[in-house]
Order: sequence, then C-alpha cells, then structure tokens
Amino acid sequence: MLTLYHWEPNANSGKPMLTLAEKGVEYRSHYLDLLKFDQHQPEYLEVNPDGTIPALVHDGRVLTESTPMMEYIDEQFDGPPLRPADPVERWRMRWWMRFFDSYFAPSLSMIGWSVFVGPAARQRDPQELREAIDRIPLESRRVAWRKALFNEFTAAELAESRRRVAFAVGVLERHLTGHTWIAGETYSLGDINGFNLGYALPLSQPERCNDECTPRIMEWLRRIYERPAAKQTWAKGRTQMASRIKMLERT
Ligand SMILES: N[C@@H](CCC(=O)N[C@@H](CS)C(=O)NCC(=O)O)C(=O)O
Repeated sequence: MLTLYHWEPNANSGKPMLTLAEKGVEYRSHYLDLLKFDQHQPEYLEVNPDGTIPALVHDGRVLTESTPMMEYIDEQFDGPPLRPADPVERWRMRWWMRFFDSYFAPSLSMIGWSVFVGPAARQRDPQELREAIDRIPLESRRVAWRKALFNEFTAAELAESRRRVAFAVGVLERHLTGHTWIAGETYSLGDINGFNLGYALPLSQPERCNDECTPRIMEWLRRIYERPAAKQTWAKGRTQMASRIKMLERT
C-alpha cells in the first residue's frame, strides 16, 4: 500500500509525484491544500508531526524529505532506473540535488512566498491567520508563514535571494551547455528535482530565464515537459499554479 500526501505538482511535492509517474508506480494520492493549512490539521500531523509536505507512506512506514524520498522510490520499485549507474554521473546528480535543495530552492522559495503564497493566503481574516500560524509545529515554518502573510521579508533578504537566483540560473545554464541532462547523458532524479524547482522560472523570472539569455535551460525544461510522465503529473494539478507549465509548449 502506497500513499502520497502532497500539494500541487510543484517544488517538493512534485518531486515524488514525477518520480512515481516516471517509474509507472500506482499510488493513493492524498491532496492537501497548503494555502488552507491542511498540512497543520491534526489528521495530517499524525502522519508527519512536522506538518510539512510531501510525506510518503509505504506499508505503514512514513517517509519524509522529498529528495531522499525520490531515491527510496527509485530503489524500491520496478520501472526505469532514475539514478545513473556510472559513478561520476551519480555523483553529479547528487551534487546538483544538493545545490538545488540547499542553495537555489530556499532563495527561489522566499521570492515565491513573498509574491505568491503570502498574497494568496492573506485574503483571510488576520486573527484567523494568527491562530493558523500558532498551530504550525516547526519554528522555521512559523517564521516563513509570518513573514509571507504579514509582508515581513526585508528588502535585504529579498535582494540576497534575487542575487542567489541569478547566480544559480547562470551556473545551471553553463552546466547545460556541456551536458544534455543534469547527471550528464542520463536523465535522472537530478532533472526531476531541478524541473520541479524551475519549470516556472520563465514566468517568475522572465528577465533572467528566457530563450535569449538561457536557451539551454529553456530547451532542457521543454524536453522534460514533453515526457509523458510530466504531462501525467501536472494534469493532477488543481490550481493556476500547475497550469503555468503550459508556457513550456513549443510555439
Ligand atoms: N525539506 C523538506 C521540505 C518540506 C517543506 O517544507 N515543504 C513545504 C512545501 S514545498 C511545506 O510543507 N510547507 C508547508 C508549511 O510551511 O506550512 C522536503 O524536501 O520535503
């Protein structure tokens, strides 16, 4: 029995969703609306007391952390391998997953939370929002929500995140100039990780990521978008957020 608790096919939730689709593994999908704070409700805290998504439950065992979760899925289930056999390619895949998770994602996420998540959730009654924040189990997530909802990211924090995003986009473009995929010649979990992070970059960072400045990134994103597993995964999206992927259609 396999159940995935997730939000939209996006960022951390999209990583196991796309991995499962690439492997052709059936699972029970349990959608949690992050903007309605479903992830902090008692029923979900029984699954993951940290109140973060995604969480995978396999035969009664709960797995969290989306990147090791992808490796677990690849190891545990039949289907095409998503980790290269070649040690150098496997190292490169893991190098990039670490870079995506620890450097690129937090900066892009801060920008996303300030321009999208905060304003989208802010429509609700401020007292209700304060109570919702108080129910968040992890201190780091409480701080992120508070800053997003009450517009408290400082100009310096946002400027540093923009600088990091610009740097990371440059590093990725240079990498894809010499390699077809993140690991090298093999499509892997590194591409799944990077795609979930970056599929909307041409829309969220149009001046940095476009056909003129970053043609290699654009081509890489389009090649992943055209894979049946990506089409199948993003069709599970329920909001405008997931439909942003359509901008990767070739004209
Ligand atoms: N490092 C964790 C991060 C999990 C995480 O923070 N997920 C976000 C969504 S992308 C979340 O659950 N946010 C809910 C919240 O902050 O309330 C992973 O990769 O799974």
